[in-house]
Amino acid sequence: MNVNQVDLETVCGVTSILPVNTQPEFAFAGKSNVGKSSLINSLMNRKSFARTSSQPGKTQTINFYHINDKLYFVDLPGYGYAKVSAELKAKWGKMIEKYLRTSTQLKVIFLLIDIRHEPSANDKDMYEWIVHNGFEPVIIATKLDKINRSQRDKHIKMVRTGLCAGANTKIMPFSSLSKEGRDDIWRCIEQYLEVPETVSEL
Ligand SMILES: Nc1nc2c(ncn2[C@@H]2O[C@H](COP(=O)(O)OP(=O)(O)OP(=O)(O)O)[C@@H](O)[C@H]2O)c(=O)[nH]1
Ligand SMILES: [Mg+2]
Repeated sequence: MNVNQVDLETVCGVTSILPVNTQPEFAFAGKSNVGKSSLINSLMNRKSFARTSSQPGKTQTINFYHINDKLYFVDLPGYGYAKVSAELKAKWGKMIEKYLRTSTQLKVIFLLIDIRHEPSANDKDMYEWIVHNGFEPVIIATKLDKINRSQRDKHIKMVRTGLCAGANTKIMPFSSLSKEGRDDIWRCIEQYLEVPETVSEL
């Protein structure tokens, strides 16, 4: 998709009321620093529209990016960020869960996992939550540029095994540096935008 319009339409903190959108939403979940905001920038073809940082805990609100007046990317705060109070962490967790549970437009929850590391207990919990709540999980293995090409298959297998994901679970490798994998992720998103053909009356 050619992205020609991007608006940060809604920003939700822990006390905000979540928006009721009427167009498809695609959410990006994963631990802090895994590359959610960087991926969103790559998909939007913007360098730093979504704010990123080498320090974990950059995104602290749920940010709704309206793309081409057609769909939304939902940038979520990361989990597992140690430097905020347990109370705030719990509030974020509740806010994220409330959004994921109540959105009527959410088509896919992309779960981002750093391709270099074994999924954590939090990653596994998130994966299970996604499946348990009736979503088809799509994994994005980030920071692909950080491993050798010869190590790719091994690391993708490690991610799959670590999440106890079945062979049918899609795992898409991606690098926000080289943009490798970007087109595959867009294709995946576009599949969920396609309107089913109406059966013509005979
Ligand atoms: N080498 C490399 N670095 C990346 C990649 N994606 C993200 N980064 C870096 O990782 C750091 C974190 O990226 P963010 O996009 O801010 O991560 P996030 O998941 O949004 O983090 P929170 O908002 O804290 O939850 C930044 O320094 C990025 O430049 C990638 O594919 N390759
Ligand atoms: Mg972020």
